[in-house]
Amino acid sequence: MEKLKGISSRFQLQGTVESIKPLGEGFINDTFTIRTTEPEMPDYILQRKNKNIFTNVPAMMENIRQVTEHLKKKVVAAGGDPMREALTVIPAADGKLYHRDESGEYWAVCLFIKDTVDYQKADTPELAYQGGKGIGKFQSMLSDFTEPLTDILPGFHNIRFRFKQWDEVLAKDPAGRKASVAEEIGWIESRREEMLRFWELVENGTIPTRVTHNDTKINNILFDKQGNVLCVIDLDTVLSSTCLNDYGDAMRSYTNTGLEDDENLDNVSMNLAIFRGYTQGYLSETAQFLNEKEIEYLAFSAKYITYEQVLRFLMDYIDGDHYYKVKSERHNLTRARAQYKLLTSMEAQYEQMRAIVKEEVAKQK
Ligand code: ADP
Ligand code: GN1
Ligand code: MG
Repeated sequence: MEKLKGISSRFQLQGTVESIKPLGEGFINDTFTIRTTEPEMPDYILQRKNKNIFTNVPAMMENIRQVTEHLKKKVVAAGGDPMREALTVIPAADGKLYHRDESGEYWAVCLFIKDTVDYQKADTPELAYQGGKGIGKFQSMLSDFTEPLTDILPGFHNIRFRFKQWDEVLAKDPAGRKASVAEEIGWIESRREEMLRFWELVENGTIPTRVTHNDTKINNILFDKQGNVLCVIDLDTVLSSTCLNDYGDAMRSYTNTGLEDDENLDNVSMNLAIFRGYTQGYLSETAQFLNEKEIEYLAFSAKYITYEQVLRFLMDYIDGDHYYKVKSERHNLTRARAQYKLLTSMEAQYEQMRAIVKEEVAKQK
């Protein structure tokens, strides 16, 4: 607490810091809430950014600053509240957007948005609809953002890059775990060509690159108490990427009837009603600007990102758990198996997913 108080004193906070408490279950960063004593003063979110993953925190924070400033202008133009409908980065005393402590760790602060609700799961199609609308609106507000962002996570949702990492980890087998997951490795290899064929459409520009969020789990959206989307948060991964990656990642998270790391695979499947709800909300904001190929590949993108996530969890397991925080030795393997179960459920329902996208697109015309 004393150390955290010392760190918070490096930022331009208003009010007296009363408490600093850990928050959330992120796999990458450490997040804390800073409460201030005076009720009229704001509270804050303090985060230690994972410098092994985000190797250029200053550039990441500069990306976030540019994007949030753009979003705020859009919110103001629409008559909304820029302090609640977009994140506000709080600079350090020296004006930088981060503080680097004596041990070389990077810290950043943003305004805590009060009176919000967040969800770990999308339990109803109505909630999924709101989430889809939220990400759709986020993409739409950024569709005229033209400043180049620094690519702080090269190859993040690029499956060709992921295969390169995968091949290297498998060749090294650093934790001696490869032989025990031969079946799981087969899941990845048997779909390699299918995934690369899709990625070629991004490489040849048929599917365009836009400014997108890249981590669209439902807990990265704050809702108001009436159930409407208020603000998209967790902007570390805002990058030039494809809209499909946002849509696909949301479908991976929203439609899962089980947990991302469910031990009981019977719990895990894809819920088509949730898929429809999110798709409807998403298209209500994006049907106007997405091109035909993006629309054609929406359903595929759910499989693509779920597949990528199986690969990333399994690769981290084989690598000896260096990327994701784990709660046990087999945690990454459990995650990979649960995500694979979800992938097979999507594959089994793929024709229905495609039909739903078609129906919902037709409704927008
Ligand atoms: P992580 O990288 O660990 O996922 P997030 O930025 O998503 O970190 O924050 C974790 C949780 O903290 C969110 O799911 C949300 O509940 C809460 N949170 C984050 N930022 C804010 C904010 N600005 N205002 C209110 N709550 C927030
Ligand atoms: C990580 O930090 P968090 O939990 O929002 C990861 C995502 C994965 C996700 C899996 C920078 O997100 O890409 O999809 O875990 N973020 C990064 O739940 O790798
Ligand atoms: Mg998050």
